[in-house]
Amino acid sequence: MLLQEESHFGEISPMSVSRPRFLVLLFAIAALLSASAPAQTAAVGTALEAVTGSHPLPNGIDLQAGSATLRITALRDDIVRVRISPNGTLPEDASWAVLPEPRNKSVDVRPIEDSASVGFRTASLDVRVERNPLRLVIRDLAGNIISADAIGRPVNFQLGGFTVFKQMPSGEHYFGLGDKAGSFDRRQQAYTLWNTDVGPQESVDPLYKSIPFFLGISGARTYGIFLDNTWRTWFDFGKQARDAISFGSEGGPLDYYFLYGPTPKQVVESYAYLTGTPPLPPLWSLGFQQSRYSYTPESQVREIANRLRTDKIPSDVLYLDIDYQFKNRPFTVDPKTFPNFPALVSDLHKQHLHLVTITDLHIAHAPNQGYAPYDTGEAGNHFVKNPDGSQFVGVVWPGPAVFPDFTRAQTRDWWGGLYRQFVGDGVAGFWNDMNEPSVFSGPGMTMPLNNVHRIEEPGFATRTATHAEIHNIMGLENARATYEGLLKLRPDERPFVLTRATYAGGQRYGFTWTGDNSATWNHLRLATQMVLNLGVSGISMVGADVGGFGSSPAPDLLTRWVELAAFSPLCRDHAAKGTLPHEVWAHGPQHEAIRRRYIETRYRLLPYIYSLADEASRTGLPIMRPVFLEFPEVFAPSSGNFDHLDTEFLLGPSLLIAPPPFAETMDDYAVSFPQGPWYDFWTGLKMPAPPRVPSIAELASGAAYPEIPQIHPPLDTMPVYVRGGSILPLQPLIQNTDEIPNGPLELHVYPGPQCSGSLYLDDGHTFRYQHGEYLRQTFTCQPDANSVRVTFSARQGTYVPWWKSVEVVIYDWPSARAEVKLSTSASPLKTSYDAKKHSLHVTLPDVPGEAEISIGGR
Ligand code: MIG
Repeated sequence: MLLQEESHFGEISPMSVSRPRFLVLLFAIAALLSASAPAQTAAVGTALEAVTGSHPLPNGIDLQAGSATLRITALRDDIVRVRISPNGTLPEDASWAVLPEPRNKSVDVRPIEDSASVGFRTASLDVRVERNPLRLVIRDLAGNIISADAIGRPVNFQLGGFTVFKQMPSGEHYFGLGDKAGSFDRRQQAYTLWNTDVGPQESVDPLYKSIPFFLGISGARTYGIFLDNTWRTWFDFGKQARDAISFGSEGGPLDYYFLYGPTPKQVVESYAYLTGTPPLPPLWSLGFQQSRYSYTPESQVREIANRLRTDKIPSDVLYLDIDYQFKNRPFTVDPKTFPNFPALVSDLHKQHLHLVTITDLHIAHAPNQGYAPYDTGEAGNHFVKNPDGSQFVGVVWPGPAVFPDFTRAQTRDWWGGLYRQFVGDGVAGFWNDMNEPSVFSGPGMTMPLNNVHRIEEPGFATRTATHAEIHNIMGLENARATYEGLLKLRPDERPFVLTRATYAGGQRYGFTWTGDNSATWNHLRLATQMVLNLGVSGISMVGADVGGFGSSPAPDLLTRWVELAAFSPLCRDHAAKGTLPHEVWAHGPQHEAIRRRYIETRYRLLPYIYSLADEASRTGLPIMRPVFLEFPEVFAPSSGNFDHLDTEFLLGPSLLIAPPPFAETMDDYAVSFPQGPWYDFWTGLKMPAPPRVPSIAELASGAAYPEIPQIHPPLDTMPVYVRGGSILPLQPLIQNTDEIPNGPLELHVYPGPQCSGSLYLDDGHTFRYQHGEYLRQTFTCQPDANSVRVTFSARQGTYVPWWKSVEVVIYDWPSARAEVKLSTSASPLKTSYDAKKHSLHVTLPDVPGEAEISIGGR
């Protein structure tokens, strides 16, 4: 109580005078009790008041604070791990999220010690623990504080859990934490991480995923904190106390990683270094996907497939939701509605449509009925147990159901094998739903917290664990079991797995979506901020249900949604049972034509999007990016107010998508442009530089607020801009990713500073790229007053591309007049000029080696 009171008044409160004595008392009681209490639990609160001992380590430091132990180590110069235990023993050093390799990395540090503090320095950080009161303060080597424990709010342990408090500087912004709804910037908000099946989302919390990682960004510096704790955790960014961030858990280890940038990209990459990058997805999964709860019977699936093809909606994927199953039992097919399933799959293949089927994580409790998933699971002892050791049975779609214990390696292995038949039938990918886990009959829509899991896993002690500990990783380990199972069954095909629930590190197993949204304008807006925050939380391969899952979208809403989702990593139209049709043709030919054009644009952009997927798989940088990821200066005090950070976004480094922030209203709006120049993607024309918005300081000293141009794009226009200095690879339109594009590879050159681009390509579905069968090439351009030079690096990899020629398109070219030279050939090159777009087109033979074209005579 006293502590809470104090937080409202801050450090200068008279209440705080009585605090130390109160805590000393608590501390003494806790110390007494902890002598007899089992490891990791402090019966009464323990607070870390003062350093009572320390011992340098080659890579960090060990500290004592009364009965508590701290270990602070450097994995890299910019990554520090903090582990704290209320007693003398650090908890088990194991993780579901952090990969073994980075976890075992360390760098040597230089110890520092003086009368006030003790700690160490790495090549980029100064890490000190102030002795009394005990406070961890991390600075850069110039002495700027990056992150510090809050003054007067020591780390405390109580009721088996803990809370950590950090100072919250006034100019800092917070992002991450996965799929949280509500506001984009987490500042002044508080969240709970507990995987929960709940929709519609609006400002509901918690949701399906738990990613206990956030970025703290101020103008010049960014850091990240990852709390590696699978229990129910919480994060508060100045909601309870106006000047403190806090995070904590109701159980499990206090084990967190501090990641220093200084740029947000570096923090996101470091987080991926710890928890993994997404695998390179199959190219078809980046195509347009059509789903519904549920297409049934078989004839309806064929109708949808035919309509996609006859209406020329480029598309690659169709989904079967739960109703294709027999009595909703996972791994079955209803013989009445899908009498010849393998033939359906193969017919869809002939139409170049990949089939994805849902397999929820539960198994129907149907003993001795010839339902192999139950019988083999029971025989293998694979299901989660009640505290008394009996099998836990909960009600979900099949009625009574049991739940595989995915924390056992053998259970995951068994689960993976369940896909054998579907894989044999040619099903291309799988969808793991309900894996929070959602249990209709259970408390809080899940299973009882004292249910028993068995951890049998390399790197972990073999032990039982309560559901309270495992809950948040059920989805992660379910998706992992599916992913790894598919790899075994089809070793040379990249698995496609779509999961609803996950935990930190979930990116390693592929895709996720944002769950049950609704057909409202607000949910369209929400989709952007959710995907962006998931992106900086490591999850690149994600999208929101296009059109909204629940209820039926108005025609304009679905059109706007398709326009936006065309630029999101996962582009899947999906709808709930009982809603009106929401396929792209649902509202007549005019709407369909607009929607088609955006899906076509996505297919034209696939070389760029696929190159971004490759980048994500190597670096962890998301495909769909918040503006601040590329332009952190939007948070600098000098940049004025940068609006629409929650609705504008970047597709990769080059495309800025600027939807109407409130498209359902009649208002005009101003696009916020980061540092340009920018080009209009649709017209090709260079945008006039926007007037500079004065900084707060300038406004304070009387600078006038400029007139900012406003736009009001018609329904058929989603404003998209290209960053000057980009080279975008595009391809001729195809109707599906099996189709070989007919024509040249296009390189669209938008002159500007640091002009460059890159291209990645391979066969799109196997792992041969890991053995050299890929193509990677980078490009640069150097514009000057009357010429542009475009360079091609020598290609890496042995993959032979589909094109025979390359069309280079130079924007901002004033006239048809041009002298073009290719360094590798003397023969003249064909050019043409598009007077409307101010673009010069030059077609060259394919350019596999190093080469340069110079275009002069402007
Ligand atoms: O309780 O499988 O989020 O995408 O269509 C509903 C039926 C279960 C929830 C998923 C949704 C899916 C639906 N599922």
